[in-house]
Amino acid sequence: MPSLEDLPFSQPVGTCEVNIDALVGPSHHFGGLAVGNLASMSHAQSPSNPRAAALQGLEKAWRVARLGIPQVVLPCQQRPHRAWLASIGCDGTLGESLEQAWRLGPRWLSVAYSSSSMWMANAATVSPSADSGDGRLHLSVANLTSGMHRQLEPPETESLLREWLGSAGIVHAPLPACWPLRDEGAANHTRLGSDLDRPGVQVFVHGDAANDQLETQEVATRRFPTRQAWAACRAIALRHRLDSERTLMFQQSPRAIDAGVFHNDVIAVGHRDTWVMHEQAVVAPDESIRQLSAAYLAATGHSLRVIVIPDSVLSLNEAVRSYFFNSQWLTNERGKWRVLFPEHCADSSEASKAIDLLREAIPELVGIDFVPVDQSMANGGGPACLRLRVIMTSAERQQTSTAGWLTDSRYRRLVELVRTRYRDRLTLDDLRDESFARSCMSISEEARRILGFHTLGDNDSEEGP
Ligand code: SUG
Repeated sequence: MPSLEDLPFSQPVGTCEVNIDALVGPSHHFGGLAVGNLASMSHAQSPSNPRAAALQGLEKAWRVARLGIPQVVLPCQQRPHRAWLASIGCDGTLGESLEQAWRLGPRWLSVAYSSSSMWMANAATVSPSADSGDGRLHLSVANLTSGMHRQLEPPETESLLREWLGSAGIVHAPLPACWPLRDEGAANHTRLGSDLDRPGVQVFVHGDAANDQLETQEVATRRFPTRQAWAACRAIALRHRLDSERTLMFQQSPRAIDAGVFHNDVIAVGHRDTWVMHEQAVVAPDESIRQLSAAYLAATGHSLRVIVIPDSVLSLNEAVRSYFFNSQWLTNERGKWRVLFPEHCADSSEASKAIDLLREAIPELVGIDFVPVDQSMANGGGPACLRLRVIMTSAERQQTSTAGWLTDSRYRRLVELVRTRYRDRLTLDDLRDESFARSCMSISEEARRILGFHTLGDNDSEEGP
C-alpha cells in the first residue's frame, strides 16, 4: 500500500471495505456475446464509445475514493488476446491472425478483443479473515466458464490480484473450468455483517439445483442456461474454510433467470446488516429469508434488516431494465450510507418507488446518487458489476503492494491516457485493423505502468511479429 500521504483524502483507520475496479479497455465494444444478458444481446453490433466507457468507470471509482473509501484500479487486460487467436488456428503475424479470425466470423474477433474484465464483480469471490476458519483473507478467482470471451480473463486476473494482494491473503486459482463447476464470482455472493471484525454470514446464490451426485442437471430454466453452479459455491466455501452454520446457499428462481437475471446481483443486494431482494429472486423466498435471518442472529447477535421488493412495486422486467439492485452501497467513516444507482433508475417510476422503500427502511441512508455508466449498462453491467468488494483489516492493507491503489496522480494520468488515446466510436469492422490492435496493446502496457503493476499481460510471452 502507498504511504498515507499519497492516498487521496483521509483513509479509514481500522477494518474497512476496499473497492477494486478495473480500467475499461480501449476495445470496449458491443459483441452480443453474453448468454442470458438482455442488454448485451440487444446492443449487439451497435457502435460503442470506449472513451466514454473508460471515463465513466474512472469517474465512478474516483467518486468512491473521494468519499474516503479505499479504491484500487486494475489495468485493462491485454487485447486482442493473441495466444487465444493462435489456439483457434488464427496464427502468423498480427495482421494475418486478425484477418483469419475475421474470415472465421466477426464474432471470433469480438471474443479476442473483449474488454469484459471491466466487470470486477465477476473476477473473484472474497471472504474476509473474520469469517474464515484459518483467520486469513481468501479470494477465489472465478473461472467464468459459461462464456467464451469471459474465459480469457482468469489467468491475468489471478496474476494481477496476486501481485496486488501480496502476503495480505490467499488468492486461490480458479476452479477447474468445466460446466459442473462454472463460477462467476462475487456477482453471486454476498457477505453480511455490520461489525467487520467479527464473523458475518455469507450467502451464495446458484442457478442449478443443489446436486451432490453431479447427476445430469435437469434444467429448470427454459430460455437461458444457469451461469453459477451449486458445486462451485460449495467448493469455494470449503476452500475459504467457512463455517457451515454461517454459510447459506440459495437457488436462483428459474423465472428470474429467464427474465434476464443472469447474476444474482441483478435481483438482490446485501450490505452490512441489510439484505434487499426482489420477491422473485430465489426459489422458496420465505424459507430463504427465515434461514438467513436465523443464521444472521446466531452469528452476530443482531437482527438482519430484510427488505423484500414486491413485484407490484418493481416488476421483474423493470428490475432488469433499470438495474435497481445492481447499485453500489457504501458506508463512510462516520457510519453514513450512500448508494450509487445507475442513471437508468432515475427515469424509472418503478425504481423510484423502490428507492423510496429503501429511504423509509434505512435511517442511515443519507445519500442517493445516479451515476452515468450507460456504456457498461449497454453490455449488462451496472455500478455493482464494476467493483469487487474486499473487507480488509488495516494490517492486511499494509501488506498489499503499492500497485493499483488509486492516488490523485494515477487518476489524473489514467484520465489523460483515456482522453488522448481511446477512440470515441468503435464498430466490429474496426477490430480488423492492425494499427488499432497495436494501439490497444500499447495502451494496456501504459495503464499497467501508471498503476505500478509488473505482472505481464497474456501477450507479453508471445514472440510473434
Ligand atoms: O458476463 N457482459 C457481462 C456483464 C457482467 C455483469 N456483471 C455482473 N452482473 N456482476 C456478462 O454478461 C457482454 C459482452 C459483449 O456482449 O460484448 C458481457 O460480457
